[in-house]
Amino acid sequence: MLELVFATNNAHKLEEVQAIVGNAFTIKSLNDIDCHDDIPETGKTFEENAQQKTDYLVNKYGLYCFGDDSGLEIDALNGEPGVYSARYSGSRNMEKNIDLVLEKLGDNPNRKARFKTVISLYLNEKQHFFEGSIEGRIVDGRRGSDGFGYDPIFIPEGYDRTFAEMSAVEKNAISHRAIAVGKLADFLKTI
Ligand code: ITT
Repeated sequence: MLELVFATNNAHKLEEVQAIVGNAFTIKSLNDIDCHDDIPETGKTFEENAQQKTDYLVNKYGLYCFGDDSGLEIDALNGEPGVYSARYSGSRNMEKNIDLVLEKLGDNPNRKARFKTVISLYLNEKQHFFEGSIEGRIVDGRRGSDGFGYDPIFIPEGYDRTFAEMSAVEKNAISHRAIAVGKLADFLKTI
């Protein structure tokens, strides 16, 4: 069975990805390979950050691996928080990150936003990228308690509930990560 390291320790993401890929592949986390390094994420784009993660693992361990970078782009904030989504307020505190987004948006009527994911895969000495995005809008206040990150303030287009008001199954069927991972999974099936 093909073993791939997913360059993350985010348990939510690991679960989402394993659910989409199924058990055709064994996916290991950074913890599973005893990597406790703070892998640099200094790029200006999701692509650069995703590739930084796989480059790091390839250089240090010589492993086949994939890494993703995702985030929320809000039109009225010129694409912010974007690559700074995890630490928009200066820390990983999601209460503060969401507060900052809502404060900066204020009562701006343009609520258009999207979640994006880019996956970098390094396999058989080749580099591949897979992308997924989902359009939606930012609501005035938090709604729901499922999911993670900015889920409580994001309503995907065509829905009237936030990601945090959806079950994991429902979110996984349409999310940016699901789209990108679906492309990764389709590609892996051709290997
Ligand atoms: P790793 O880098 O350890 O994988 P991370 O939490 O930093 O985990 P990302 O870089 O992929 O994850 O995403 C950056 C931030 O974007 C993340 O911390 C969330 O705040 C937000 N985000 C990404 N995907 C999301 C989703 O599906 N729902 C809500 N917020 C999301």
